[in-house]
Amino acid sequence: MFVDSATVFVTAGRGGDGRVSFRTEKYVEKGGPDGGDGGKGGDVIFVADENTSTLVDFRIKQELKAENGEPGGIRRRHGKNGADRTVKVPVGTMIIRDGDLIADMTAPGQRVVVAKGGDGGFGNAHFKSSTRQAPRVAELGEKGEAFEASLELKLVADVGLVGFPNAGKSTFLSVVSNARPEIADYAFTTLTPNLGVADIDDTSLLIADIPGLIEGASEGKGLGDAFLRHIERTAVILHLIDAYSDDPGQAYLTIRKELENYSDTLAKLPEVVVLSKTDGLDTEIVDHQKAAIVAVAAKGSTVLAMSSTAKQGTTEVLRALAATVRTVRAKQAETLAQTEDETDETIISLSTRQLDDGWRVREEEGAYIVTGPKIERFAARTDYGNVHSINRLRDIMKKMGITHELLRKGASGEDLIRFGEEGASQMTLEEIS
Ligand SMILES: Nc1nc2c(ncn2[C@@H]2O[C@H](COP(=O)(O)OP(=O)(O)OP(=O)(O)O)[C@@H](O)[C@H]2O)c(=O)[nH]1
Ligand SMILES: [Mg+2]
Repeated sequence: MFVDSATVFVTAGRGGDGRVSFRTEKYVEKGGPDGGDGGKGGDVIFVADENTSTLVDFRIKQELKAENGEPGGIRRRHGKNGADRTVKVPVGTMIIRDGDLIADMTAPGQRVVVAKGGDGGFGNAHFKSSTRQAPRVAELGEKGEAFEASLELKLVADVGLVGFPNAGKSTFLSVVSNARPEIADYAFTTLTPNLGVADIDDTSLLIADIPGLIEGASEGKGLGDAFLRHIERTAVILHLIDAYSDDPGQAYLTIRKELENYSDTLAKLPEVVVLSKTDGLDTEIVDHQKAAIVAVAAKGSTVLAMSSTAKQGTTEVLRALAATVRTVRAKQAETLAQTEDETDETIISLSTRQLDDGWRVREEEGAYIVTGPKIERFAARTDYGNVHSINRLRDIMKKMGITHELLRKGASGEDLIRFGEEGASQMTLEEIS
């Protein structure tokens, strides 16, 4: 079954808690702190896999969860890291979170960490200092990232095959490539996209064959235009027109209109237009039908004729496609290089370190909201049931200058202090100063 969209829930592993423990030895009444760190939570990693062709699996297993890290042990033993969860998706899968594209899996073998596991908490062995000989404090493990993501498959091919049902699209694919799609002399034989690789000279072309289009496809007629998104990322459109058509020019314009109605991207793609099934036809008729297309075809389009079953003209068609693909890809590479140059100039580079240490305090409805990656992480790792852990957060806030800013903004006693926009953790100023 071909499925090209799905919703999943990704949950990275939680970091293991740090441990509070003290060395116990014979004859030593109270040893030093030796609580180990918690293990890191596993990541959720997506991999673009060439042998996967649909998102059908995700209709059933919708929760993609990595393992949690284990807590730290005594004698400084580090907790075991949680195992990553690796998820195979078809090449061309886009991963979307809250409407934003967070990863586009366009290259075979590409790996992307989609949700990061939480760090393990430090055990108390870390917190020994000259003034604090017996620290009863350890950090909690950090939460792993967790969110709902939509997966949208948009095939990545070089050539997209379009035309009326029965135009001979699947037959062409079966003759020039390794693909073995279903072929029959009735409309809508092809119900879901087929992919095939064709070798021509020293290049390979990945060709996507989609279900036939009819007039009104963009309004849902026939199988509709739902499959057109799978050819939006191609470099060239191969438009087939049956040589037995009464009016090949009209046939061409009808399909063009559906492409233009669908999207600007499709409308702008270069095309190779080919009169198909020319075997058994006189040269004059072939020329006449071809001329009818040339008369109306978009400027710059290549118009050819071929017979897939007799393998006449198919090599020329592949060559024309390969040449167009080469030009388009070269242009794309050029624009990419250009935009990269431009971004180099305009982005003021802030080191990660600076970004990490930044924080802000603002007042909102009587509460004070403290935001910033570093302080939010510390707050999330604080065990609010443990006075030692709270003391540590207090020390960090003082050191970072946040407490000073809170007082300056007029915070006092019972005022609520929240950490992070979501405000998962909150305390009163009294409790942390
Ligand atoms: N004589 C001849 N018949 C062909 C040629 N190419 C395709 N056909 C026939 O045309 C019919 C339709 O071919 P398909 O390849 O299934 O057409 P399609 O465009 O994929 O059709 P849909 O999947 O329905 O959109 C079949 O009966 C083929 O055998 C050709 O080059 N010459
Ligand atoms: Mg077909």
